[in-house]
Amino acid sequence: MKIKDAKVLVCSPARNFVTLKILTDEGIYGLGDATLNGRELAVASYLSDHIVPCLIGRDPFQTEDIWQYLYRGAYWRRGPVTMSAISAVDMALWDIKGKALKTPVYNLLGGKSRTGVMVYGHANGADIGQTVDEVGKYISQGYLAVRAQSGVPGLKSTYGVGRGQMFYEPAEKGLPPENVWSSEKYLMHVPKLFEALRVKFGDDVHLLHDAHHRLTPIQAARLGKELEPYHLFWLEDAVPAELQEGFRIVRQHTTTPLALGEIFDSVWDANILISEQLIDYLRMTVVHGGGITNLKKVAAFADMYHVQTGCHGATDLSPVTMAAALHFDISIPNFGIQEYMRHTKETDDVFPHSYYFEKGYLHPGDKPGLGVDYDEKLAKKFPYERAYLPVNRKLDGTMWNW
Ligand code: EZ4
Ligand code: CO
Repeated sequence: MKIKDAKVLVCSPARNFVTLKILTDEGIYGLGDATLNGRELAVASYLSDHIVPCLIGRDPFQTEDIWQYLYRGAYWRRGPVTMSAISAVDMALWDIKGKALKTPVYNLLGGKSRTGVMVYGHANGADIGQTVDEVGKYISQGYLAVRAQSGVPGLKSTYGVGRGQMFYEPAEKGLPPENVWSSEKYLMHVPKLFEALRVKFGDDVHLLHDAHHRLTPIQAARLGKELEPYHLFWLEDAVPAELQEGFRIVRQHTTTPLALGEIFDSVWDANILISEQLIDYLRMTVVHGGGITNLKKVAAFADMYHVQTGCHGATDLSPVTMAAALHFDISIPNFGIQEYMRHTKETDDVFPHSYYFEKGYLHPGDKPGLGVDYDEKLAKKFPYERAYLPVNRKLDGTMWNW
């Protein structure tokens, strides 16, 4: 089998997605997701201008060699644009391999290690009362784990609370919206949210929270400590993680489990975090972490240090990534949990898929390959529209992390 052609498809069914479709001389094609929120066209160009010409004529079964060719061979390594493009190629090749061998991709990764993939949903509200109600809705739909975010008194907007409930999507059309931030107000508020949630729902439901890179290490240490009575499943992205050593401070002070890495694209973003056991869950995912080929290796490394996976799965990762993540999740030994924000109906219609939700778990389905398709005709009805993630300023106007 040979790669005959590859198309880079950009569409916007409720939000922007970049999809790579690799076609072979035997009529089998594979799909990969290349979406990088707010920077979609940079990846599309990297693929069509620089990668696709190098793929033609290659054997699509050579997932390892093609990965090495695109990563090691390119001289310029790493970075989210490069790695999203490589990830898309890798996903599409695994899809082709599964279809050619007539088996779901998880069977090529070691087979099923569990019966389903536990997922968590996103509950958010303008205040504690609303967030409690939203968590209740997820629990009544069968979710076993819920991420809870609430508006902070005195701040007009904050991360995780936005337009829509079930389909929360932070990117907005036009130029980047500006949020206003106060770590002091936030730190006073969050423990009250989790106290209310435990009072209302008891101890069984897994509760998660995302600080979205807002805190310093010592602030994160305080938050982790104050949240200990509510035994969170995890506290996510408490501090920006370029300085991996900074997490030693957080770790020394709290037993709240820590999750990190939705923006990581290489094992070198997490080598200290993992080998010093500074985190509990790694959030790297298939689309930004170098595809299934790379994530398998990173997960095996993490496993030696008792770190489990918790793949990013927000709405800006297309159903192709969700499917690839599920094949990965169900097969590896050290799976922890999978994020699952439901896509809108428009998105699901463009990307028909075999994965499905049942009683708190996602299942990849048993179609050969990844089990996702792309309706090119329908996608054309949703042309690309520029959209950005928000930026964030402190109360005095200082630029801060979003
Ligand atoms: O802000 O996917 O845990 N989930 C998240 C997401 C991210 C968006 C950014 O593209 O932090 O909501
Ligand atoms: Co996050």
